[in-house]
Amino acid sequence: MRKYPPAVLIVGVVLGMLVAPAGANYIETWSDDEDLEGWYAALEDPNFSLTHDDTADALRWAVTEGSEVGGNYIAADANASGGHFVGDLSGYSWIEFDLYLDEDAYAPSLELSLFDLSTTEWHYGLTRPSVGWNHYFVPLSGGAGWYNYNSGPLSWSQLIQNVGETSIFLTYGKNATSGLVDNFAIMVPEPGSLVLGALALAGGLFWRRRRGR
Ligand SMILES: [Ca+2]
Ligand SMILES: [Ca+2]
Repeated sequence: MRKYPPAVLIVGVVLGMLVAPAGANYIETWSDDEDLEGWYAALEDPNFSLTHDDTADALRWAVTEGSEVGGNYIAADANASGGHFVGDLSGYSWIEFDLYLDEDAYAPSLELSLFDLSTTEWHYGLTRPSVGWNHYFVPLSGGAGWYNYNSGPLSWSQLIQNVGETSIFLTYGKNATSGLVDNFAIMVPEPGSLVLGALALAGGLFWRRRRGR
């Protein structure tokens, strides 16, 4: 194994600390029976319900046929899951979650929504779920796939530092549909891998220098 001089190791560790983002991974697993962890349906719709499924240990969402609203948000604000999905989210890299579609259910269209609770809502389009479990991954980049849903005044970089509500937006029209949501997570890269990456970078620079002599 290559031996690095102490100076290179120190540079690598410092680089790793500099690029390691603030914040820590959080995964909501709905492990407590009868506890929605503060998640709620953001739109009033008597056809739509959000409950805790104590058997699956997940959020159960369901809408009966003939909804007048046609869609809803499975939403987390500051009261939900200890407030992990609101505030300055600019240090995070992605959101991921699992969504289950019941066998006899209509496949709703899905988007991930970030809202400042006042003026601006950015959405990320997702593929419609298939029957059974579907895994979704949403990069918090503001790049391809993201758009300003209501043409609000906040740019992506302004919104991501001031998120008031994170939600899954479902559109189902007048169809009946139902399923589950579980393992809703907000993630940053592992600090350990960043340090290793910085060490590899520092090692590479050292090797280039030696070769250049
Ligand atoms: Ca669970
Ligand atoms: Ca249970």
